[in-house]
Amino acid sequence: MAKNNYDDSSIKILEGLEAVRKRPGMYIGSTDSTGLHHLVWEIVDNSIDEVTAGYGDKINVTIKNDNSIEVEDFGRGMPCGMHESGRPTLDVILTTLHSGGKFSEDGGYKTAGGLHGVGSSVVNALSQFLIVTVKRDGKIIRRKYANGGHPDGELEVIGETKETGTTIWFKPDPSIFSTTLYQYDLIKERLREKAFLNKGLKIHLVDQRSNKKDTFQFAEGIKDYVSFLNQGKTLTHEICYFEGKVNRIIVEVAMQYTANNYSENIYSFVNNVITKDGGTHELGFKSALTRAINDYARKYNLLKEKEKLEGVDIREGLTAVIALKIGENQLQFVGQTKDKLGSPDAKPAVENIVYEKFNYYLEENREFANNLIQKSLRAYRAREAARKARDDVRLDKKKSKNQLLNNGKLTPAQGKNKELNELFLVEGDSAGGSAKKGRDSRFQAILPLRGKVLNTAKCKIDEVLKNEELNTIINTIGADFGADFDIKKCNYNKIIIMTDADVDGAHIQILLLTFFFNYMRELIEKGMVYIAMPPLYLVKSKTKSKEQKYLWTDDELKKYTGNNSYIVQRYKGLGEMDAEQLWETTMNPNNRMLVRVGIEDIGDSEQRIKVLMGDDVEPRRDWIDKHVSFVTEDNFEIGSED
Ligand code: 28G
Repeated sequence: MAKNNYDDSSIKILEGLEAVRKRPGMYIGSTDSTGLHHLVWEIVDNSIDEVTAGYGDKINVTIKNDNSIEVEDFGRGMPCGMHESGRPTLDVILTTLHSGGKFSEDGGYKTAGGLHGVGSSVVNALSQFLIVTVKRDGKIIRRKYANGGHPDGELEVIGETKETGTTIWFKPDPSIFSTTLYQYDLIKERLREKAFLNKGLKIHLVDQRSNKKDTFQFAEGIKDYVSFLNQGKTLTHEICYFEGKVNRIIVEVAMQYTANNYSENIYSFVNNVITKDGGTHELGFKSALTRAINDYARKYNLLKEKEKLEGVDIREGLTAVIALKIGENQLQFVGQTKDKLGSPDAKPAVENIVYEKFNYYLEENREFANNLIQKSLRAYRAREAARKARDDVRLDKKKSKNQLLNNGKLTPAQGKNKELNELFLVEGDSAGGSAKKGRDSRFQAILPLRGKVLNTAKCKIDEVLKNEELNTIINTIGADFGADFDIKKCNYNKIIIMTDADVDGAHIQILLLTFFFNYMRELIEKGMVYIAMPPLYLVKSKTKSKEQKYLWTDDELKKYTGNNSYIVQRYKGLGEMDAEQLWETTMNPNNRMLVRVGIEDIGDSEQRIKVLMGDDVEPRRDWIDKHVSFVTEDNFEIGSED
């Protein structure tokens, strides 16, 4: 009788696991690299839950040679007795969907787990094999599963021990995943994040394929996280750390301002999982900060009567980590994913704690408070100045068209067809002169650039607008800039940067691309920005005086000249070509070589553009090589592999 029940339930269980194998996306999001890594997050989260419950303080993660994964914790060990269903409890945990339940049994918080909060049974269902080893009650007990969670052999006692804990070793099923290659850096970053979020937790990662190793343990938790995020930045004060519990919600906040830096970096987490789109907890944080600073500034007469500091001004240069623990019954997200917290209780919880404690901090650190308010006031005034500068640009727009012509900078195209017209941004007046003479005036316009282009990665918008060179470019293109950029108003179909093929030229290219990237990004996204490629060589035959050829690369030169003797002229700059030559080689659509600038991954590039747009040309060049894809007019890829 009992046996029969057992069989019935095992059939049901296998049906459950089969459902996971049929539609893995429903349980782990996808079957690509993200889904593959999701299996690791699931198992690691279970170990973290055990540590959070107070059992064990260390987790070992090993990537094995065959891309299988082993996770070991030193908790109580999964229960190994018989379940009331008549089957081993291990089987219940590892083969029944959602067997774990959403709460930990002591009423504490179970981490929200991965994408869908599924557990080790899902990992088992999607694995070629999974072997669980439990140390408990003096014994070492092992249970094997194969081919998607089918028990393989019997539950065995394989030794004795005084330790306790659970080890899970699994290998993802290659028939399920489009890739089974584990990425060390991805796992490393995720485990580091978990270590930051769980103060004291020690995580040891080993990659047997490469012998890479990392150990993460942070005694100060999210305070250490903020230090890590602010590495290399100029610090002006110690990290502020606030914690508290309001209405059953546990709140932790660490924050620190940095100097010479205008960006705002706020990272928020709920139950150890990042909420990348923020939500109610972030709103509570921001509102507390704004209120505390304004109250303080008002109290000490640091503001004019009508002045009020706004959140964006107060948060310039701020790095903050907000971490909440919320029980299942109060947990709510906005939309389908868990990227944005919706729990209404989270806002007042964070707001109360941060307001009260930050107020106190400001009173205790008056110098810091005054500096912060002065800094915020500067930000506020810069924003006002930018708004004014913007308005001026707008008022000037009509005037500026004439001005452009009058100040003689722009040589416009005669035709008015925006779909055909090309704008050449030319390095230097002399090359500009040749370009003016050599161009096809029907559709080509020339704008010579004098002097250095401003590095827009390092200054604020009002400085950008004060810069004459960039102002002229904005007016010439005629489509406004920044949030107001309107590609429909763009006067040109192609914007072509034409510089010497030397380091200074590369520098100018990069500064212009940085400007377009930051203020007219759509031009780059739509593939309307190009770099002109003047030839590097002119080769003339020694015998036939009429025979000559322009060449662009060293390879071409080798092939063309072979062993014969030629006169080779190497062009160092545009200035060495006369108007005729410049047209023939670099501007004539029938002969020229243009390279189209595209951005592969805008989100990532933005970060990098900020990081790398320092003073050195070389790293910038490397960055451009790596992240900007160069495609010629005919979409023939010539640059960057990556
Ligand atoms: C190594 C990789 C992943 C785990 C435990 C420990 C217990 C447990 C896990 O219980 C829930 C409990 C009994 C039904 C709990 C042990 C209480 C007492 C545990 C892990 C619900 C399962 N003794 N460690 N599960 N049961 N580590 N690491 O999975 O009542 S899972």
